[in-house]
Amino acid sequence: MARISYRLIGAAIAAALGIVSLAPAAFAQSTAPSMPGMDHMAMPTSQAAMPVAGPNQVIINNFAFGPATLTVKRGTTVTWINKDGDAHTVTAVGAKPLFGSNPLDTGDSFSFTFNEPGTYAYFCKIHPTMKAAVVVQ
Ligand SMILES: [Cu+2]
Repeated sequence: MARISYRLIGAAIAAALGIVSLAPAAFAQSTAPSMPGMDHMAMPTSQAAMPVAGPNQVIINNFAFGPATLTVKRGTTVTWINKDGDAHTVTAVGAKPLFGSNPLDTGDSFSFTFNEPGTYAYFCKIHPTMKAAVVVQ
């Protein structure tokens, strides 16, 4: 059984390689000019559109917090999730920050419970241009 299937796979690979080498012009036409450009344009768009923040969630993606302004009721626990390939922090603005995460690697999350109404600006210590806010009602 196993020997036969390996032989079949080997034959299939040989056949595929044969087809490629027999028809280089056709492959070059169909793949080379269009594929890299399409991949480059399609990948970031779909990745950017994929992560959707749930209720009381902020998604970190493409060096941005989303939503940039999250409005919640007092007593709400907000969770930030880093979907980016780079590490980011969630750090409250101010001399004595009310909250602050360690650097969050890809897939890491951080939570904080907001008990007092107000507007809480925060940023990423690693990339200080990344700014957002939580509004607590
Ligand atoms: Cu960052």
